[in-house]
Amino acid sequence: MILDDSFVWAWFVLAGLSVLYVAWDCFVRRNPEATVMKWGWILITVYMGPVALALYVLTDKEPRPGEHEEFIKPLWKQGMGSTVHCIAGDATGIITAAAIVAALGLPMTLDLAIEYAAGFAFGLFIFQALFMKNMAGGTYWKALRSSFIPEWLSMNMMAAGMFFVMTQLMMGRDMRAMDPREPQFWFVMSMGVIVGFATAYPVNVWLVAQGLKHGLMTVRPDSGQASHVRPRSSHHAGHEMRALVTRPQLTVVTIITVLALITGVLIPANLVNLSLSAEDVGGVIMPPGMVMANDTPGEAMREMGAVDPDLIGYRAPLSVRGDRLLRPRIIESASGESEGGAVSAESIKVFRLESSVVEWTILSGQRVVAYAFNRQVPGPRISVIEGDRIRLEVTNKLPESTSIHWHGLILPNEMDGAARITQPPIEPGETFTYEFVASQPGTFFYHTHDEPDRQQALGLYGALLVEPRDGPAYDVDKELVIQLQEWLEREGYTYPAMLMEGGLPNFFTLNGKSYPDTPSFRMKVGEELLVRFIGTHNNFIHPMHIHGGPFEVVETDGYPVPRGARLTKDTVNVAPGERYDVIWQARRPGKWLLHCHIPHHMTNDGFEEEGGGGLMMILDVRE
Ligand SMILES: [Cu+2]
Repeated sequence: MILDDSFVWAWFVLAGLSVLYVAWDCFVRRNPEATVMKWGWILITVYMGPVALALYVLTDKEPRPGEHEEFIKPLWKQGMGSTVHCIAGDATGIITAAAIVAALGLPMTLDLAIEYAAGFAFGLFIFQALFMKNMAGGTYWKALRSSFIPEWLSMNMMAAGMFFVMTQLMMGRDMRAMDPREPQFWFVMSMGVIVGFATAYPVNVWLVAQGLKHGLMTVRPDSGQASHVRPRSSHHAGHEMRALVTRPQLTVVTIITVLALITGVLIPANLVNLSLSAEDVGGVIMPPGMVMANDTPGEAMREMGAVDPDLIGYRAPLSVRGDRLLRPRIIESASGESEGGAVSAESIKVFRLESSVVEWTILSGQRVVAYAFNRQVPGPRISVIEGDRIRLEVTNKLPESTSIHWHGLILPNEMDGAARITQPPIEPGETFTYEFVASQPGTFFYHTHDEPDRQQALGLYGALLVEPRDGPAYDVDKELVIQLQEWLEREGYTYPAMLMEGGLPNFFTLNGKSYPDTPSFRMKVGEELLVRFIGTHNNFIHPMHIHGGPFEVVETDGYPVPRGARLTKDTVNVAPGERYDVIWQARRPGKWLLHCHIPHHMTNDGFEEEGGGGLMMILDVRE
């Protein structure tokens, strides 16, 4: 992407080298040019880098001693000099204003208005009238009057090009460019100045040709004389310029520049939301292809935007697994007086959960930036016994508020974890304690219930298994928990996968890993396996299929299916939030696949390796 850090910094280095060269050539090698133009070129090179350097060499750098006078004569070079002069002032005003108003958090529309005024004012009052007053009649007032119209026309054309680029690059995709603290801001300004320079150039050529603006000139330090070239004008009256233009001509050109400016602002106003400020979008990076309209609110953009990789607190290599059993601390607590008047002690299982930003490796060489419970995806497995009183202390180390919902459990409403409905969300840095009795045996799970479209899609979920009080419900040899997830990762940025334009996932994980890095599961012929499918994912229905023979669906959503109603199937549709417990028998030796039957979900970013990818694992059955 054009706003990638490496690209941006490479540009800054090139621009820095270009500035050094131009400054050296102007002041050390002493290009025979007026001091104000030397500063103009240096400023332009700060903004336009190597582009300005090329223009300088082609139009104004004296090729060989004594040749400057002849070299700069062509009208196209004169027009270039006039544009440099105009843009140096305007761009300085615009960029200074942009940095200040962005820091103030004003909406983009107001930004543009203030930037236009500042650019025009700086260009006119400082760069034209003040620095050029000797050439325009000798007094500041006279210079101001004669340069007002030419400066205004040039400014309109410059702003038309620059504002279009700024709004497109700032609001279009990478909102870091709205924040002056980010290098992307300065890079976008540079790109805007380059385009503004190009759109302002034709009108500057015209203005010079009509005798309304100065072009380039030769100033020899030894003679102190300025010989200045005015193409198409044979009248030399000292430094005075004489306009050749008629009033109708000037009117037409003025109208053209105003229309250009309006177009340059109206087109972006239809494409992006110009009412947003840098604060509204806070450096958000949007997924490529995401549809954004001129009424997309900043809140929606923040929700769909990438996780800032700078917030990563822990990097998990491929070998680190999720769904690791979480051991509780057991405390004895006096539960008050019982009916008989005696004080009985009740034990509480205390679990600690902490949500934070981690880098999670889903596949060899493929990382995502995830929101994780206890630095793992899926979050740690909570396994308790029916009737246990459990306390869950949840600390939020995310950059945004969160909560946890205990999916499927019957519990007090205030423990249900629905943020903003049954509890205030847990703010960053805060801890909230949930406590309830796990009264139903079965397969459950927990997940964030504060902006789950973003947070659950980024990894905030985990298995919650409640074993029956009287021991395991099924006489099986082995057990396997399967948690599904969809991811969207592009160019090093992880976005919450969403079932909408630009938000579709390109990676899929089974227990936090993609095939071929999902671990194989070892079994012996004849063994029975209880598979607990958990719909921890957000977007699709995954038809989960096991090769090598059917399975029996024994529980759905944590509740046993009566014997007579049990289905024997080989594929079961696991929708978001659902659980299916199935018993599969290892009938024959070999490598039997367990996978989602939507083949795209068996790929990694569209690729297949070692026979597939994504939602796929091997049940390795031996004699
Ligand atoms: Cu699928």
